[in-house]
Amino acid sequence: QARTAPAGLLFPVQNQVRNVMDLSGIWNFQMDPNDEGERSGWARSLPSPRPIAVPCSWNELFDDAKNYLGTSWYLLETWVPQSWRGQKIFIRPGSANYAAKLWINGKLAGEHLGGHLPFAADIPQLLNFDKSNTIAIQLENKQVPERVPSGPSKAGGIFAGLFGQYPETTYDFFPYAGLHRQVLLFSVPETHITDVTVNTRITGSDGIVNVSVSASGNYNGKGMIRLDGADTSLNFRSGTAEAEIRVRNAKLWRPGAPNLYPLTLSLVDGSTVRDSYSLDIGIRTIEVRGTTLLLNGEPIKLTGFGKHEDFAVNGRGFNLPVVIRDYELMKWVGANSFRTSHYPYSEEAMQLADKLGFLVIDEIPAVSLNFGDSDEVIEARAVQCRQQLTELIARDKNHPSVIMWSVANEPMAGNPLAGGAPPKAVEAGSRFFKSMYEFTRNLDRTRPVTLVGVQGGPPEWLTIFDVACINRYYGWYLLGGRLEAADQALEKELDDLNKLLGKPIIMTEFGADTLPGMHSQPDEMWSEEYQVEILRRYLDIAARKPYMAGMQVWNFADFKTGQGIMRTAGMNYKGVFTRDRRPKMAASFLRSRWALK
Ligand code: BDP
Repeated sequence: QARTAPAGLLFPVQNQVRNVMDLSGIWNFQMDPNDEGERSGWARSLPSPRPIAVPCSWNELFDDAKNYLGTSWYLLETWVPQSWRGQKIFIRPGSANYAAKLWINGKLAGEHLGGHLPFAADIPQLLNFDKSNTIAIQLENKQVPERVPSGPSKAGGIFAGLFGQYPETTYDFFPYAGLHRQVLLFSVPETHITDVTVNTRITGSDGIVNVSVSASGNYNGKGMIRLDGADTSLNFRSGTAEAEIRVRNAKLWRPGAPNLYPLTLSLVDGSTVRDSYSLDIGIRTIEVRGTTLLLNGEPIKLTGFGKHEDFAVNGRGFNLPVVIRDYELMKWVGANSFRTSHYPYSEEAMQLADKLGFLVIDEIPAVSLNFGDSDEVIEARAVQCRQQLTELIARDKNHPSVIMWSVANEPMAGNPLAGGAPPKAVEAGSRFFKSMYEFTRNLDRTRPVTLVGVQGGPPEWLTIFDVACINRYYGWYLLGGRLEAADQALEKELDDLNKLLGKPIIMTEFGADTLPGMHSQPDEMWSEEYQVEILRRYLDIAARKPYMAGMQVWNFADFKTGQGIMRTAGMNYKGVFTRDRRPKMAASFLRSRWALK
């Protein structure tokens, strides 16, 4: 039967007692449109495989796989070092989108739902050490209503029913499928650290670092924390230990000064190190006071973008050079933040946000949930949301860069463009979000929780959360071409919302599709001038509203979508940069506002 180990959510590290082996490279691949592979033993060998890159989306690699979201198989033959024998060994796909099943030497070793968070299976008893091993991962990304993100359902939505995008999705990005991040094999000692939670506070000029650690097998024994050159001892009782450490004259973490402290934990037995784990931590606080967001007790306004993990040929596959280039360009523009729209990003992206000083709104893939659907479907999605929130917070809780959890993007009660929100759907959404809010707060009391609201969506949902994020398209989907009227409508709505909510509001999306090189005087929709103008007007309005805690442009770069009449050439052109990261006029404009001001 399936065994999926939660322990694998700690990012695997290589050190004197732990090992990591990256299985990136050429794997064998075969599509299985008739779902015959499992019966026919494809977990041991594929009848007619072709080579594929891991990590990568399959859709951009093979012509016959472009719109294919059904079952596919990935196989790899690999050796495991004999020196790992006697250790706990896990296999850990970082992102297998969406439903994955994993076999080791023909034996089922794990299963997972959810395409953007790691899972780990405990596999030593299935491995050979004297010959090679067959690793098989079966994967599909069928668009199913009960999943998160959901496939097209009864209630429809903007992108599914109305504009009929192909492949059919409820959301506005290409439903890339594949092993999108590295598959790691890693080993840890039999008795090992299974989890670490670091929380920080500030008193005067000192930082207080609270560390709680879990260890396997109800470990009772000694441990050690090394932080800022000092050792603190830990006493484990039934697998847990806690310590509070004061860092004098702490160098706080913030954008512009992303100070990190290396922290090393170990389980010790006399002078023997039984296990050891290291991570970088940042000392900072984040809180909401009235309509203000406070970082280290000081008001902070977010500047930046909604993004996507998207690039030519790779699709949604992990691409470290692009991740680093994007940070460079965001710095150049003067952005201090981004949202992981519309799913958790790679672990490397989060580590780099810590190192480079970006504030992150960290989002699960709950995009376009529709509460016009049946109670059963809504409950099935709630299960998926809770699982993804649990995994996300377990994975990302120690990143100083992460300042907020976003439980959903643009949930809807029926179709917002069709007008009217059926009260039953609004109530179903209110119940759902109250419970998601509580659920998230129970997992992490140190960060605000938010919801990203759709234009025309029920404002009562925003009242449930600590911070209100909103996406607005006055001047584009509404009042296109009429920027004066768009200004007035926006300004009025913002003031009304502020009266209703009395909490920080972040505009997490605003912008206009813009064809690079298309110019017009006077400005006209789709031109680079129009994009600059719309951004200028939104920024000017927000600057006059003290309750606006941030402005994130949609989108950082042009990105791939399905095909349809709403999306020119299967692309969303709201990027400030093109898909290959060339600046449109809007990039220099934003730079003049944010970096050079
Ligand atoms: C919002 C969505 C986003 C879309 C964007 C757009 O949150 O995913 O890409 O608007 O239409 O509906 O460009």
